[in-house]
Amino acid sequence: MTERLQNLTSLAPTAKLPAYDRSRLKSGIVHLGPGAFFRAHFAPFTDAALAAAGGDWGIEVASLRTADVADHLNEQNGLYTMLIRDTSGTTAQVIGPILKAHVATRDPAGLLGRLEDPAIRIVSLTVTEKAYGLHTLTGGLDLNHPDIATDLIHPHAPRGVVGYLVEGLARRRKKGIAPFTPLSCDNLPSNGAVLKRLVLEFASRVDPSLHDWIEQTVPFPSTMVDRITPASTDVTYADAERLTGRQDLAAIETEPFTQWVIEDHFANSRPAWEKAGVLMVEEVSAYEKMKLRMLNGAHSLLAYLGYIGGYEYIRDVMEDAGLAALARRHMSAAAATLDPVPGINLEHYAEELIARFANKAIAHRTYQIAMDGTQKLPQRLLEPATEALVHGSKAETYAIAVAAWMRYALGVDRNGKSYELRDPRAREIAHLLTDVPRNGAAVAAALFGLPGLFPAALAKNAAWTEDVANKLEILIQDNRLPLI
Ligand code: CS2
Repeated sequence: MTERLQNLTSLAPTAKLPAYDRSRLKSGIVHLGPGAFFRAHFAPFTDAALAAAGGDWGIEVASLRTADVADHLNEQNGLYTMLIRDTSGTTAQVIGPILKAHVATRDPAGLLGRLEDPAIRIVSLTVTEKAYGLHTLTGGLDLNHPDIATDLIHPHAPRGVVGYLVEGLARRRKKGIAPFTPLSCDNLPSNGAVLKRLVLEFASRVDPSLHDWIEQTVPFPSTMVDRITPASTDVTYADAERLTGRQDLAAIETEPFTQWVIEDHFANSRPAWEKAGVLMVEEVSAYEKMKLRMLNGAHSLLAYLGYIGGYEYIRDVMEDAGLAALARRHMSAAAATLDPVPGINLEHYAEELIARFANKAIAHRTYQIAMDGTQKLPQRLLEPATEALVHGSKAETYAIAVAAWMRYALGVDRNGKSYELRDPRAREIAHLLTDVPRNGAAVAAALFGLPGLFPAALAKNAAWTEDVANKLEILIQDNRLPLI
């Protein structure tokens, strides 16, 4: 059997190695959520910054739920392979900044101990939208979110993201240690500001003086993150092994494109990410809105239509000329809701997105992107749709996307086979739809009534909801919209 990736000695020459001395690294960052996206984005950017500028910024990662990735990383001394794929081939790069991995559920006290270590200056997050406990309509804390509800009862023994951050900051304050900078890297608009509001609301319920200290001393920079990263498969592991000569159970694969924009507001120091091509700015919101509305909005549209239409991967959807043209139309509609974005031509940006979606070397499942629709729709589709309607647009591509999500939410494919919705509100959706006749008007009316999802400006717009219901009716009949 092939030896496991555990050090950098005698790897195959096809593997690119960290261009710095790993033994000099010290833990400066705790990262929550070491999923594939973090391993394809944050960690490689930090790796590149170390190579370009030196420094000793090492990362400890912590998984708040499942143990597999953390275990594999520890078995590999934090090393893993990043495969970059495009039609000209696949390259392999071993990524070096991870020093250690924790599993919060196994040792919550251990993780809290790391959060109060003065050496930790940044606590970053890629935990997905649903982990925040954000109430999408109010923008505040969702007191019914399981982690938030439990952590408010036991704030000193947290299990969720906000609970850990607040307890970590509380301990530092008590010991007179400077705060760390929480750095959200999830696909939420103004992710830093959102996180700040949630942390402050949570803290004010636990200890009002803690709320004031956090408000005055802790910066919450927002970020825009971008890199298309499909879930790893057996092909990923096999290719990593072929190109490095080592077995690697933490390998990931991704596209060549990568982008990170960060607000440069940190409590103390940070890695020299700008040396690795990260754009450090004063204000990130214009970039973030562009990416969420143009990339992620079009992605969700294609994922729902593609999945119910029988396409497994986004690249397959893009081979359907009608759907590719629809994606382009939606990107233009999304661009029309944006203010100018510094240094970016939105036409070119859209062209580049189309090419990225069509990358034949990236096997990105429509089913993967379709996941967690109730958490993704608001910022990707519902907010821009609301703005578009106010400005007199018919918001038709948004109606198509919402109808496709509703068709998908029925949980049964065109052959009558059922699939799992994989959404934190899946049970609620199934319950809501139980006795609803399977026609466009009835299903749309039921789903528009899902509490807290659709803003009133959409749910009460008769012309737009009727458009959605009509499109949904067509999708229920035959899973395809004519003439798109
Ligand atoms: C995708 C994103 O799964 C999804 O919802 O839209 O993960 C997308 O691939 C990334 O945001 C690209 O940066």
